[in-house]
Amino acid sequence: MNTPASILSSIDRQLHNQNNHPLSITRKIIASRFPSFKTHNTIFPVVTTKQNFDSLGFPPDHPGRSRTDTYYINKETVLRTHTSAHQADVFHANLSDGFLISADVYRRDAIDRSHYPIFHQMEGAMTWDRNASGPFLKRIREDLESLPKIENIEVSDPNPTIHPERNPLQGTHSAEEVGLMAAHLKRSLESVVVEIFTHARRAALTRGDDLPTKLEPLKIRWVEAYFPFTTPSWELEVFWQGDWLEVLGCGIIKQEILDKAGVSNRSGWAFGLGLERIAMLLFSIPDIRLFWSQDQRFLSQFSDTAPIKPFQPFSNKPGTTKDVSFWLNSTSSAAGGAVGKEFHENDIMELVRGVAGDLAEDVRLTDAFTHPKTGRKSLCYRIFYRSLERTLTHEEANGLHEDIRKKLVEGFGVELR
Ligand code: FA5
Ligand code: MG
Repeated sequence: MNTPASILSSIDRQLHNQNNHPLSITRKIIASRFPSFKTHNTIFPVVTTKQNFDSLGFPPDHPGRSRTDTYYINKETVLRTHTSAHQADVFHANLSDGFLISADVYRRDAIDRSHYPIFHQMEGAMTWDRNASGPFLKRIREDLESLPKIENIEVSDPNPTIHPERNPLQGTHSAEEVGLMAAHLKRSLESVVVEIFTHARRAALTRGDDLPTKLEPLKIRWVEAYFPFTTPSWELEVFWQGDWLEVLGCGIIKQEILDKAGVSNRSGWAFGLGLERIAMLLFSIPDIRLFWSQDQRFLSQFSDTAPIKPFQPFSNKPGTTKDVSFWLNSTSSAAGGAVGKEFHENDIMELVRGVAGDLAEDVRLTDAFTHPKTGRKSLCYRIFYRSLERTLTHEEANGLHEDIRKKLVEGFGVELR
């Protein structure tokens, strides 16, 4: 068990199902592009390692399984790290051709304005029954042709090179089948980003008074990716405020996964996207901690029925930066058996979250140094403390920082510098 109480107590928040919350608004906009899909919004987050990793073909030594990255409840039980954990079960139930799973997911990770140990994903999958009446290829082609046409989009790399070592063609699929299913996948997801970014760009424009009558085409590109459970695989990137932004991963489902789920007659595609990442740009939300705010000045700005408008920050309080430097003890291993033998950066992140909670905005390594004679290693972390809702006093920040220093010594046996 390496899951802190603060994480366990957030499980019942279910932000993606809270009315008038930006995550549920984002979820509903995306789901509106998949009207015939069966939706699952309340699947419980405690899953087996079999569901989260084995059912998806993760090798036994995959880093994602590590206790430094994943919250374990016990040896065989984890908080799901992605919504893909439920793919096999939903395929097995075989209730519909298409489904969407929206849920809270959990990862031990860095602290900054775009990372939080709990975030939300939406999984989508579509499969075709090879044995249904009518030729399989013809049915996919008809479904592809019936998808809405995408307008005002510029795809800079619609068919990136796929490397056969990373993303081999599956023996069970013909190249033509893969081509048609991939086209159906890409067109479906392009329609999602056009929908989302049209809202986002209209909202952003309402801030300036110089409203152009026509939006420029949205720029997107497809990039080859790797996932243990799809081949070929892609990521979709959108050009947003001067940069390419990854919004989702996807691919053609490996046939073994469908075979093991008892639906070897089916073939199709799957995707997984991050709801916070999309909601942040849809509403111009600058910090991922805000989604957890219970402050009416935050919550009152979002509505299920009103047009999307950009979030207006209600607090621009200054923060405080404090450094902590220490020598790692040569025997420095995490105490309490809560984490592995090696000191891992995610352990520091969790220690800081445990003490400062949402008052820690950013934690980063600013210096690492190994003493040439003794071989001892020294680290310096810079912590930025700030409340999004009120002014943080110096006494409070000092108190938090002192507590973190003390717990670093107690927990990891470091020597403060
Ligand atoms: C996955 O989690 C795969 N399960 C996605 C998938 C599903 C691939 C089905 C193929 C088929 P990844 O770890 O890249 O992949 O996360 C998917 C998306 O979640 C990312 O594109 C991003 O939008 C979002 N995401 C990932 N990590 C974070 C994070 N720490 N904070 C916010 N969003 C994140
Ligand atoms: Mg990724």
